[in-house]
Amino acid sequence: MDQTTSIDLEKRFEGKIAQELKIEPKDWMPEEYRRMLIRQISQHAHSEVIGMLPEKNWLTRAPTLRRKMALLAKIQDEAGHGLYLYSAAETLGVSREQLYRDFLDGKAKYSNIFNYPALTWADIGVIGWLVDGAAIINQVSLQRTSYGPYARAMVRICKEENFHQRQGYSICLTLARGSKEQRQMLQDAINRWWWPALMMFGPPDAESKHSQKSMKWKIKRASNDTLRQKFIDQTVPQLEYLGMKAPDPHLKWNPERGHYDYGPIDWEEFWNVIRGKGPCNKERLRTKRVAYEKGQWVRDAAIAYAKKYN
Ligand code: BYC
Repeated sequence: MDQTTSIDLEKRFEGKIAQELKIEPKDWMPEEYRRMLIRQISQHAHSEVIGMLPEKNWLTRAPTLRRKMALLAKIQDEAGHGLYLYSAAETLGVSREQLYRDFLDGKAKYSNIFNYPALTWADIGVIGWLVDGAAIINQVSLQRTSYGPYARAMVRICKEENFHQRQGYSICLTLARGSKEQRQMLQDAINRWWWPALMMFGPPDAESKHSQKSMKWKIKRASNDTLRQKFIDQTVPQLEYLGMKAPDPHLKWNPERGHYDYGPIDWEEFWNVIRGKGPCNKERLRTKRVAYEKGQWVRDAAIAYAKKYN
């Protein structure tokens, strides 16, 4: 390809981005744009599928049939989100097998949040409320991401995440209106999940190595700190309605900024967790590897069936 053509292609690509048009799989795109998308979409997909594990532990111990059905449906939705996202990543020319292999080998990242244990039933409420709540804030902005298949996957995922957050908040409300022990259990879960949930938005803007490029190409539509602040501003009134407290003595409404101020986040903990040293990293990956091996016969059977009848 001569120099002029490649400049034209780049101009056309930049023009589409400027006009808020979607980039589609067959469109020309810079190699770095493609790589950034594969990285982000696959990390997102891995997060969805590993996100099933902390909640799975509580399926057999859900306090009522209604709660159990809702939790089962939520976990099933997360698997579906993983599938939409792996499909979106595949449109960029990478195979699902390769992505999944990198995940199981511990080469790919997934969200920090899923490396913490779910110790009580209150954790299930708090995961739905805070973790899905944080995910929604991030994903609503990603509905406007510049890559078409990712943006369309986000629209559907956000609709389902809203139910997830409500089921979580509903559990929290029940506990908040319950006995002293139930309120304590809820407060304890909030204390443990609050800071990791704030970390989900990624490192502070000044330390976010991908943000500048990602925002220029409209892969990300809002910065890590902007979304984190939005989440805090939205969540504090919900916390107050529950009659609970955040484990942050600095959390305070700032009328001048029109936002809540919050205390320092322990970024050392964040980097440790995403580098594999969180409380559950090893266990989570081990569980996924075993499930993958045990599921081999299902994949073999599906392929044999497809070969015979397609
Ligand atoms: N956890 O330059 P930065 C869900 C990594 S919700 C782990 O700011 P970027 C669910 C980052 O990958 C969760 N790693 O990166 C909810 C990079 O490392 P690499 C999933 C993180 O991409 C409920 C380095 O730190 N949601 O699935 O511009 C139930 C520097 O960061 C994290 C998504 O994935 C983190 N929290 O911004 C079930 C949303 N944050 O790649 C499931 C899509 C940063 O250079 N992703 N890192 O080795 C995004 O919006 C962006 O990728 C992020 C990070 C805001 C997360």
